[in-house]
Amino acid sequence: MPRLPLLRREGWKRSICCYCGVGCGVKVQTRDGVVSAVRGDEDHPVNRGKLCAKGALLPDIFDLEGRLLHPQIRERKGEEPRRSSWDEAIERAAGAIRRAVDEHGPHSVMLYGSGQLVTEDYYLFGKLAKGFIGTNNQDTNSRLCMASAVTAYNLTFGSDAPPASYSDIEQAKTFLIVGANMEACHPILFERIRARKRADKAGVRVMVVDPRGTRTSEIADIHLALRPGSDVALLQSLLSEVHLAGGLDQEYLDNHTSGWEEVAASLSGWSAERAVEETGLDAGEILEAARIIAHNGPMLTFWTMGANQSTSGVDKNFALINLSLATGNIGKPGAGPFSLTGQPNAMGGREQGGLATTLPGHRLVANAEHRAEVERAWGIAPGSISDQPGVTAIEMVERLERGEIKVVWVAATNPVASLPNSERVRAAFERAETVIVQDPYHPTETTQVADILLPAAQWSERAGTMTNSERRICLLEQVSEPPGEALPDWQIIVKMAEALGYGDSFRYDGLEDIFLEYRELSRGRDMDITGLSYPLLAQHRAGVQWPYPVAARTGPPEDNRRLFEDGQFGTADGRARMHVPTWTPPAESLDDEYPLALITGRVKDQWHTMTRTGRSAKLMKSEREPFLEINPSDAIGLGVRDREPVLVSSRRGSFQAAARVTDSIRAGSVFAPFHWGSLWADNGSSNASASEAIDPRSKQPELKFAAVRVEPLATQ
Ligand SMILES: Nc1nc2c(c(=O)[nH]1)N[C@H]1C(S)=C(S)[C@@H](COP(=O)(O)OP(=O)(O)OC[C@H]3O[C@@H](n4cnc5c(=O)[nH]c(N)nc54)[C@H](O)[C@@H]3O)O[C@H]1N2
Ligand SMILES: Nc1nc2c(c(=O)[nH]1)N[C@H]1C(S)=C(S)[C@@H](COP(=O)(O)OP(=O)(O)OC[C@H]3O[C@@H](n4cnc5c(=O)[nH]c(N)nc54)[C@H](O)[C@@H]3O)O[C@H]1N2
Ligand code: SF4
Ligand SMILES: [Mo]
Repeated sequence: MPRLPLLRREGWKRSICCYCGVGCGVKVQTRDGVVSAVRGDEDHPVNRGKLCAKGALLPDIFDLEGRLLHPQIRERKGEEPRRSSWDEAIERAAGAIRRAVDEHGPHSVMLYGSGQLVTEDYYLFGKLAKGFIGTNNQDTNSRLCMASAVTAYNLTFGSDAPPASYSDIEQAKTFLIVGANMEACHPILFERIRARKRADKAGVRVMVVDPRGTRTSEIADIHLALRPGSDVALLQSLLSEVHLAGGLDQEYLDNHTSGWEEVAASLSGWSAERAVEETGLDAGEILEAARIIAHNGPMLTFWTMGANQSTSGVDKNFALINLSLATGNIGKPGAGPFSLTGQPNAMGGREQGGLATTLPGHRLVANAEHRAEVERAWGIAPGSISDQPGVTAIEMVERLERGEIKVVWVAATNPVASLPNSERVRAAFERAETVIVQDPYHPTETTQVADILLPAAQWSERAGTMTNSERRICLLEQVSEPPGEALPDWQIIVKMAEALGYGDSFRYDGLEDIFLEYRELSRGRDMDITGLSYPLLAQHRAGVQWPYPVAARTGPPEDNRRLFEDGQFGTADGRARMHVPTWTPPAESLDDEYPLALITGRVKDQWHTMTRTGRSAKLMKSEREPFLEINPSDAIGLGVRDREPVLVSSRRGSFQAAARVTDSIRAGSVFAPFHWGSLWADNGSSNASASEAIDPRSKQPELKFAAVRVEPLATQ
């Protein structure tokens, strides 16, 4: 602690970056109550002082231009909203919810949140929906993000528990990175992998599975540029070849898993040769990757959206987890199947029941005992929590269209820009009786269709806890003042609860009170945090990983812990339950009219729908406009030339982008970032074309595959 006095004198306060799930520690300086400088925190174990440009340029997002400073009400759809008082806006919003519940029942209301809320907000949002309004229609943008991983972890481990820690990077010999562009999307973690590779060039092997070449695949010994959507075929054939190469850990399989016989049987048809047809890869590359997995030493597997955002997302996750289990790469140093979270608090939302199918403390809506436990904690009558799973993000659009959802309340997400088939989404929101949106900014594509706009405080202007990808819970202090009349999300939710008549159950002295309430709901669960407290988190700025039960509170919190080291899982028999992954191609097929596969994703210097990063001139400099990566062999046939504009059309909608003719993307596929929504691009967003087909189990949409046609646009 020798640094503390110095920090205070300089006015530096500690926080966590509000962008990606890496969870870098930052030091923040303010001037006149506004963030003026941000630096990496040298004492934080995640980043040791490093930051990517998005984190370092956080001061750029505090310009008041574009901030929503006061509540607003739009009296009639399509008109400009007018300023209102908090009381009027909340009364109007609560009145709409009350009316919908009275006239159409509780399921005519939907709350849609985000992995960018702090856990305290998330918990209250769920408590209000599930416990008091009486509907499980509370979902989150994590449905577009983590849902496939949550489903597969739950079904395999009996709990939603990513087993490894970041420190395993420094102990791993083998890295398998699937559908993740970590250099752009988890930059500081990627730096740790790169450093590991540099430190042991001969020993460390990196494999990247991605239809595109990226800066991530540049460090790979093997880049498996498979056909989009074909991961299950690749992973099944890899496991089959690993088996043949003698790479199985039979002892682990015998002692700690169930279902291996069925999985082994499912491999019989799969080989490197067999996968060539589905994946478009060379058999030799697959064999080489299998040899590395079998013999090179501890393997960490990282994956994100290339695996999850798929109609076979859960199967891809099963196949990834099976590969780790079958090779004994779990619960030991340098090993583990590690699904990275995207948003800063996606993990906190998972812990506290942010999905339409979950309840606080990793509980499930479908489980009667779980519902009863939560009802007791909330002091509500047995049977108050509905046994019906709620409506998920994509399903919400259909329910709005059919007029079944009358009121939708959105917080910390921008669905009109981030959901696929965005023109349909906009029309669906316009059909709702009442759209309530809680955001620091206006306009966003979603506040444009809001009837009631509630100004939210953001990041440094509010406090709360967040959990990063490695289950590390950190306390963020408020370091600056919210502008205008903006309020922290939890206070807005409490106001609404009071106006709905539930004030008695939402009486909190402050954030810590909320924390203490949900902490109690973790008692005895896999993510038990009964040993944690605000003072403890304030003392351990670097955060504490869960689980942290009260019994663990004997000394300083142990760091870099790994789950399942004893080979015991949360399933009924204590064994990891292996599931057979089924290979199915993407939902939409290519044909003469729509012959190319559109992949959508991210660039390093933008964050999602650009409400914040779009305000930084420096960040905007690296990519100024929407683009489309296309392979030269496709470009030539279509008459598409580098840097010239193209029109991309799917069966749903179209957008324009500047062509980027490059070998780095495989022929037959094209890639566009989804950041530029209708407020940022004059000629449509890639989400106008993206597909809303969903995985039947996780309900996660296939944002990584849409059949499209590309045409050059005439230029003078
Ligand atoms: N700079 C930046 N960083 C971010 C974010 C951001 O907006 N900007 N968002 C955060 C969030 S919420 C998330 S979820 C993460 C997402 O992080 P990532 O998942 O790494 O990002 P994406 O660009 O969506 O997709 C990753 C890769 O998947 C590949 N891919 C597409 N289809 C397939 C397939 O069928 N199989 C395989 N194996 N790969 C495929 C794409 O080519 C792409 O390179 O990033 C987080 N970090
Ligand atoms: N085509 C395509 N679409 C995608 C994806 C893809 O790969 N391809 N990825 C999907 C994924 S993984 C994700 S996670 C989503 C992300 O999609 P969104 O969540 O819609 O994207 P953001 O731009 O992060 O939206 C966050 C909103 O919350 C506001 N906000 C920021 N801080 C706060 C706060 O403290 N309180 C409140 N109330 N509001 C706040 C911001 O201003 C912004 O309007 O996009 C999904 N959509
Ligand atoms: S890596 Fe992620 S958490 Fe770290 S500074 Fe960059 S955006 Fe922020
Ligand atoms: Mo995400």
